[in-house]
Amino acid sequence: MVASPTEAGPAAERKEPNHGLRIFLIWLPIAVAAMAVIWIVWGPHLPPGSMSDTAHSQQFAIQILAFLAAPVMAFVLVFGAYALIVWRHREGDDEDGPPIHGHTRIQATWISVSAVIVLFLAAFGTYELAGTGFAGAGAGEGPSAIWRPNGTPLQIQVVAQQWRFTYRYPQFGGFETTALMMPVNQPVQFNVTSLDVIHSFWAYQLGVKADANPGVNNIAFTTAKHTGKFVVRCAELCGLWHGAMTNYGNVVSMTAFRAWAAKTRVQLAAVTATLPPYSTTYDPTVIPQINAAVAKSGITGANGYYYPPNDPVQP
Ligand SMILES: [Cu+2]
Repeated sequence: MVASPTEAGPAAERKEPNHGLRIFLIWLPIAVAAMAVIWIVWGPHLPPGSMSDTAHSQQFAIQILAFLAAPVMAFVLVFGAYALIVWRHREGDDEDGPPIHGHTRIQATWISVSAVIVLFLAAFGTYELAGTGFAGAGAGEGPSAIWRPNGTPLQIQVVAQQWRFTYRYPQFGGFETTALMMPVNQPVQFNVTSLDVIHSFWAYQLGVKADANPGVNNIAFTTAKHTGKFVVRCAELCGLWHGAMTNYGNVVSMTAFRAWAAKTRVQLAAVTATLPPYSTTYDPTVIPQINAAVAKSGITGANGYYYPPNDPVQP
């Protein structure tokens, strides 16, 4: 039975408290605390760290998103808990609550808060992608990059094949090694390509992830800010040993990098001579011929799969 206004039931007598204000007052300290913890405690440890400018910009973006999501999440949880406790069905009370539909203030608040959050994120995302020299934030931009860092970048070609990454240095005679070395505080242009199927070059701590497609030069920029090792993984299922397609890169001082490049250039000169000339992409059908030529050159270790075979400069 629905309680009529004339019947002085217990529900009719009770004066409704200001639920909106109560929810707001419970929500406010929880939201502020969550935002403070995310910004101060959690923020500096968010992936992928800050080893490079691109990694740092991604970490900052994730920090902002988590910071903005916290009050929304807190509101959902507080509202849910409040509703379960305060608005649960009580014996003898069959009255329905007031509808939200047509409630101008709730609708206007909902639409404007959502609009502000979404529009801010769109502007923030675009700025982060394009602005302040981040140059695409570490993702592959295709063969003709829209945003480039200032200065002349060091060119490092990433050659993916089943199931290994090799690296060519065109500014140092075009040698190719399995060691990924790069100097600190120097803009680097990765030219990512593949010799067979689709792979993805993912240098986690650098915040770089770029697809490696055969016949495509996919460009990604980064500038390392700290020396040290970083892990490289293939991030595109590429066959049986996809999970084993991993190695480590090294960020070293400019002096150490120059010494390594000069030494490696000499060490690999004989192998480099058998490689196809440096190019932004390679024709996969010539790889067997290259391997045959390498084997014929008398350099031991040709295994028919990778070049250069038996690379003496493993990291
Ligand atoms: Cu792969």
